[in-house]
Amino acid sequence: MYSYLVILGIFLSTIGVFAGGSSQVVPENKPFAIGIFVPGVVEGSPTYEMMVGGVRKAVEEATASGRPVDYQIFEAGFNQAEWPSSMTSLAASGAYDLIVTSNPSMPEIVQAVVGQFPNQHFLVLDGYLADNPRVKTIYFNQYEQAFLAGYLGGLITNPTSGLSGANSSKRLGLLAGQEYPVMNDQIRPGFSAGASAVDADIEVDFRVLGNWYDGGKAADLVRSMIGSGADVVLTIAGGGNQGAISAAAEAGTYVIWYDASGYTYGPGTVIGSTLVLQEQFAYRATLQGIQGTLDYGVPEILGISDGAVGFDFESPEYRTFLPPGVRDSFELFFEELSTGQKKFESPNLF
Ligand code: RBF
Repeated sequence: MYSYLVILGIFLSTIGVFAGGSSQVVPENKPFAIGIFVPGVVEGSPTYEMMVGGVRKAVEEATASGRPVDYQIFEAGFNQAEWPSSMTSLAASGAYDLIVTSNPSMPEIVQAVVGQFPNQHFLVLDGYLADNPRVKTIYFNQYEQAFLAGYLGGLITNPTSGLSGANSSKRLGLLAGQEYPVMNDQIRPGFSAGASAVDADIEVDFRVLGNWYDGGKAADLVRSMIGSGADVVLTIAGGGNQGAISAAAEAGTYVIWYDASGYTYGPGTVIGSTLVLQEQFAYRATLQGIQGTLDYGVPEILGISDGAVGFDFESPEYRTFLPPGVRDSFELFFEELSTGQKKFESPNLF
């Protein structure tokens, strides 16, 4: 069996017929129960922190409006071989009206579990699955997010960018927790394409950590990338991201943060933060799940033009540490993308 860390449950009382919608009928005399299945651990992974944050907000809001809701967080840990049986056990318990999870490997696991427990409903963020009437997926266009990161990286690595940590070589780094289809087919090519849109001569040094937690090894890999000329590293490595920051801080080079705002983890080192609005979409979909109006079976893929992929221009570190020339070029690029004046095609995502 698996060992779960049950972090928190909330119990409230009274009302609630939210059996509307086409999707789900939950008896009105018991609280709506949500299980959050975290494939890994919450702390250090922006994507999971946002999932949990969004569900919590939805629970708070439902609660405030008098709808009783319970939720529990299950951290399934880093042994991916255990995830299918852990998820099966969670569904088998029959305790949850909705199981919420996140990452591109979960649709396959969830699909198999629905085969065994056809009444279980799922919300899968950061994953894609069509035509399963028990499963809602919301996916953020990772080619677009990575393209933005690559474009900013391209502006910074330019030897004339005005950043003191930019060296003479036109080279970026990408650190991945592991290789997986979204990394290989969307993030890595999107990052390279974004950099090339600034300057076709820019190269990307791609390294794989092999897990989502080892900060020491992440620091070693980033030191090695810096040694080969990378002055900006995009890090997508969960808990390993902290190691990327320390290596870059030591060397006076830069990190681009991904998924959420990360400037405060390393002011002056974390030089940009691309965003997916996973928290907002988790909130909205969970609330709809509680209210019985979530459109299960209808997958969504959202990007920059939907306001679901973006960049944190607001944090003060952005202005403090990026020279005006870089900011102007990047903001113009982003503006043109947002308004549709400029477009780039994403490859077929799924
Ligand atoms: N991202 C994290 O930040 N932390 C993780 O622990 C994590 N584990 C993952 C496990 C698998 C099997 C896969 C396919 C992806 C994982 N990701 C993780 C990456 C995450 O889903 C997403 O692609 C990135 O956060 C970029 O948006």
